[in-house]
Amino acid sequence: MAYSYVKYSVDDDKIAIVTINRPDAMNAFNSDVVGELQDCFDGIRENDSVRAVIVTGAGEKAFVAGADIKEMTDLNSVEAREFALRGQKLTNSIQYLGKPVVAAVNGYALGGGCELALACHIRYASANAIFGQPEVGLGIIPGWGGTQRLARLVGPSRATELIISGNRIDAAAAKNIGLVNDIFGQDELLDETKSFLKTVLKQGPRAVQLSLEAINRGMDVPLAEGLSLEADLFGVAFSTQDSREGTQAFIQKRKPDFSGE
Ligand code: DAK
Repeated sequence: MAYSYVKYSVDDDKIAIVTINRPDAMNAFNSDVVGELQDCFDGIRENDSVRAVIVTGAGEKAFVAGADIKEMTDLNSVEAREFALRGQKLTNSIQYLGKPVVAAVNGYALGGGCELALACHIRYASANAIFGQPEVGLGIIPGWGGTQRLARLVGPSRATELIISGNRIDAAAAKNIGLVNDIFGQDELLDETKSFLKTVLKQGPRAVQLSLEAINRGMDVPLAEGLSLEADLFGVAFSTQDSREGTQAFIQKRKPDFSGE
């Protein structure tokens, strides 16, 4: 996969690193970046040699500084709706990928950049990271899930505070409200993120996948329905080869050798 604005690599641990690479524009999303990211995630979904994904930005200043404001000003209403739908398709592809996706937020995560991070399952940040939804200052509102995913993650009150003020918050404040899980030095961010994912990859692959499905689908439905979904997926987990291997390995006092079946 060779792209103009996305760098893509897979390491020996089957962890893909997707880097938005447009540093002269703070990695802002133009339509080419969105198209390349969509293609990249479509490929990852089908690629069994990728088991987890890290999303980050090129350079040390920006994760993604939002949609490309210069490109955006030329959109008419029909094109704007189309752009919103493309962004929502991309963020849904990430959230429902079926493999763990961690955002390594290495600088500004504003507007669509914050929304990209919100679509990932976990967010780690460098100490210089800055988060915000500045759309109202441009006379628009978040359109890639910001009003929905931010409110679900940090609660409607904190989300409203951020969205209607356009205020930016630093990594420490973002951690304080649960927007990021942890903060690392810029130099350690990728290694720490990989180290977390290596722990995840030692677990039963089907169980990790079913956990993601239970959490992600469960967040969209009332509690009773979510609990019913959990029971169903708990049943599915017991039909897997991984569950037999995991329990047998415990009894036999050895490390499990999961097949992912
Ligand atoms: N778009 C285009 N260019 C950008 C950009 C952006 N979002 N952010 C930065 N750049 C460019 C700057 O114009 C500058 O380019 P040159 O002037 O050198 O050509 C270069 O990147 C370096 O930026 P600065 O000189 O401004 O660097 P500073 O360190 O001084 O400031 C900054 C960094 C990130 C604080 C600042 O650049 C900034 O405030 N950027 C804009 C942040 C922002 O407001 N982003 C947009 C949020 S709104 C939609 C759905 C969703 C969305 C849109 C539509 N549909 C429904 C249609 C999403 C909207 C958003 O994301």
